[in-house]
Amino acid sequence: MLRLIFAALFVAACRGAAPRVEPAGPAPIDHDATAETRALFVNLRRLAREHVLFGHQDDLAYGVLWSGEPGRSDVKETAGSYPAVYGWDAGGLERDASANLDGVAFERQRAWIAEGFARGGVVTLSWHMRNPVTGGNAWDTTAAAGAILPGGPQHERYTQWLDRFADYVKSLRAPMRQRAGGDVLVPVVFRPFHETSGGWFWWGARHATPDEYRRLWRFTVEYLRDRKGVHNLLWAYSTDVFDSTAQYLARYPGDAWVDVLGFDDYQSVRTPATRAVFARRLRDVVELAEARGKIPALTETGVEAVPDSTWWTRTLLAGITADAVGRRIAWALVWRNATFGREHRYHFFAPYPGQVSVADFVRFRRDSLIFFEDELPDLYHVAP
Ligand code: BMA
Repeated sequence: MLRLIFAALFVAACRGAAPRVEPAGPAPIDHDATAETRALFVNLRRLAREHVLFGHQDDLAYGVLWSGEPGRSDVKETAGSYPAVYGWDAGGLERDASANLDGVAFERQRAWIAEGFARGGVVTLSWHMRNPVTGGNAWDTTAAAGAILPGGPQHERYTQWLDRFADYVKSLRAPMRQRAGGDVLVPVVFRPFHETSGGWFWWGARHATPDEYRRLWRFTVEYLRDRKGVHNLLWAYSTDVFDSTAQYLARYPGDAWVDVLGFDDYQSVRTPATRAVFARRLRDVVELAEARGKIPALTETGVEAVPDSTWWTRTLLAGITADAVGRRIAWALVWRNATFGREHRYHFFAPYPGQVSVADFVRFRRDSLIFFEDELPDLYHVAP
């Protein structure tokens, strides 16, 4: 028997170089994803079982009553650490604008993305894309999805928009935390056509059919990945709140097209009164994602102006931990701390120094489940 084993080993050794070792288990939908993008996928899946990363939209760009001041962050100034996840928006790239729809200059956004990544954080990008038929904003619900699919009258315009997006994403480079060597492409969790179960965007329910939505999604993946050679993206599908898994999956593009299953919740997350519904939604998304080898996430959340001083622990954290499965989301990202202008006076979702929920935000940050940036392991390298 032993001789047989030795013989087999000898034959195997004679066959030449050892075969390339592929990582076991689920991988990103882009087989040519950069090493760091693949590592991010593997590590977020793993980490989600133990921790929830805290994220904030536009964190480094501005906060309540300040804008564009190097090093600043309302989250850091209240919790003591930058957020673990940085959300940004690409809205405006499509028309070659120098700033996005919320006034964030793309040039500076590129630098902030590099800064957060270099500290070990996660970068996610949404895209409030303008209506490609009318040129109106993302909330112009004139039917457009059909027109930009291959063969449609606005198809070329759409591919031009994707070309601009591809250029931007390929320009996102930075050194890695605590690692020698040059810059790498920053992995980005890309979340286009978000809140698709809602009816307020042109790609949402009632304005694009499920079939149009899926075709648009798949075309966009193929175009960016296979035609433009963009390989630093993880693809995040997200709905708004949903009442059943059937509703959640109604527009889902398919397992071959999605890396992250997320949803945005500004509704059942508001008060403890709806905790059971919130926990149920988290559980559904975790179960759907885990069954597919994907990453579950609460891709947007928050309560505008955080008027409840204990919202962070008694509502958000209590809701996340209410269910042993539902707590396995990879991250929860709160929306932006808009600043200036009458309409945005109370449009903030993270605290700032002096705000009523600061003490509770610190308690939330100290909970062992929740990770801010200074608690992150290396997400861009796969531990053996
Ligand atoms: C919305 C609001 C808007 C903003 C948009 C895109 O929720 O914050 O003011 O323009 O997101 O960031």
